[in-house]
Amino acid sequence: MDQFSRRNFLGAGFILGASTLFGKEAVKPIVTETKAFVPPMIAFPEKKPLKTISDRPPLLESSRDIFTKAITPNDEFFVRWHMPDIPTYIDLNTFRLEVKGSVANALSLSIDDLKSKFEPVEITSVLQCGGNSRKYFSGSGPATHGVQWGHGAMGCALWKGARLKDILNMAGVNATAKYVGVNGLEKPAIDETPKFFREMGIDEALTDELIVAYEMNGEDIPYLNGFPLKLIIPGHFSDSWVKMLSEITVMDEYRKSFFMDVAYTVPDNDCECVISGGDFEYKRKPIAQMKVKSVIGYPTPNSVIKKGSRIKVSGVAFDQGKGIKEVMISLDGGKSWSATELQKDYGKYAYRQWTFAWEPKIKGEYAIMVRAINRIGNIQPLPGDIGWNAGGYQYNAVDVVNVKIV
Ligand SMILES: Nc1nc2c(c(=O)[nH]1)N[C@H]1C(S)=C(S)[C@@H](COP(=O)(O)O)O[C@H]1N2
Ligand SMILES: [Mo]
Repeated sequence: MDQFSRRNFLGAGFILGASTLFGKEAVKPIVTETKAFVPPMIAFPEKKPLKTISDRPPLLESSRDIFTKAITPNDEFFVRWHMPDIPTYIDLNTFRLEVKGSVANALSLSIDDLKSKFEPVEITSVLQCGGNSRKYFSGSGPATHGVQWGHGAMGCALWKGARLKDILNMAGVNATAKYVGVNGLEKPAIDETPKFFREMGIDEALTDELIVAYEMNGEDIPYLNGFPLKLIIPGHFSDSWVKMLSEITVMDEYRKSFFMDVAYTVPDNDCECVISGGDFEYKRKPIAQMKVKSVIGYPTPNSVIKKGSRIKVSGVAFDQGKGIKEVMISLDGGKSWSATELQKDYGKYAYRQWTFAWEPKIKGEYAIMVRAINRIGNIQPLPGDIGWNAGGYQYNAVDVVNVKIV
């Protein structure tokens, strides 16, 4: 049953219930319980079947077992779009990246120009939606609004492209420039919907690490992940990693926009969370740097494992680019912790894979937990300690997977 007809059923149940209340004939309710929405697995173009939360716009989530890999394959990489009207064909003969606004020379660059006129650079970096893991906020506050993602709205890839800085320097940024705005090719379904527009300070735009990428893991970027160009902002939540990037606008003034000033914001205080009894009309700030996080890829929740098996518990950890120092594991629900083995280092913005050899000897239920700490001492909070925010952003509490040993 799809969500819509389930809602109708619920409505019918409510009306019948009410008529009983008002003393009319007793009718048995049609629905006595509803099941949680389980996203179907659907294969979109260039993708393996992924958890499909919505198909228009496409919202596709990777499965948890993806976190046994340090690099996320393109065909299993999650997808998130805001607008339903995504172009279904892009002709590279006519596609141009426009660089305009407060610059000496506006540019109109083809993909060939980007590949031949600028030094190619590569970086391995995690791309994580600010709302990733949002569903795990349930229990720590009122319901959060937005897509109820599990952990699968993130991935890690090798990106190749031209530095944004080099492109801006070729255009010649005016001395008065303060901001850089970016947007892609897709359009809202109705004109009243705000365009997906993101902006950043000129200093951030001119740092070395931001890349206008034309390749993902050695291939063209998949269509749904933003072919032909995607802005890469390592260490930063992906909400500003504009895909199908078509316009870069250098601006002297900040342009107010829904996606910068309302969506993707958290309370502007130390905990970046809503303080109980605090001011409801709190000041907000856009989410920016990612927070230290680790997730378990194997085993997956509710796995049944034979006593005496030798298994390799594994997963990934990352942070905002300071580097992972240690990932600790608990097999007894947080009473005792042991160190995991960190695997190959793909760079400070990449996933750091960790593994732990385990031979469970006693039957029973186990809660596996992992907790990462980075090189500047940022550590993941326990699930009961995470600060809540209404948008459900930046969830990074310790991951917990329950398994059964038989
Ligand atoms: N053009 C465009 N770029 C966009 C978005 C969008 O809706 N349109 N969504 C952003 C958000 S919120 C996320 S989480 C990432 C998702 O990137 P992916 O679909 O490649 O995984 O794209 C970002 N860039
Ligand atoms: Mo996002």
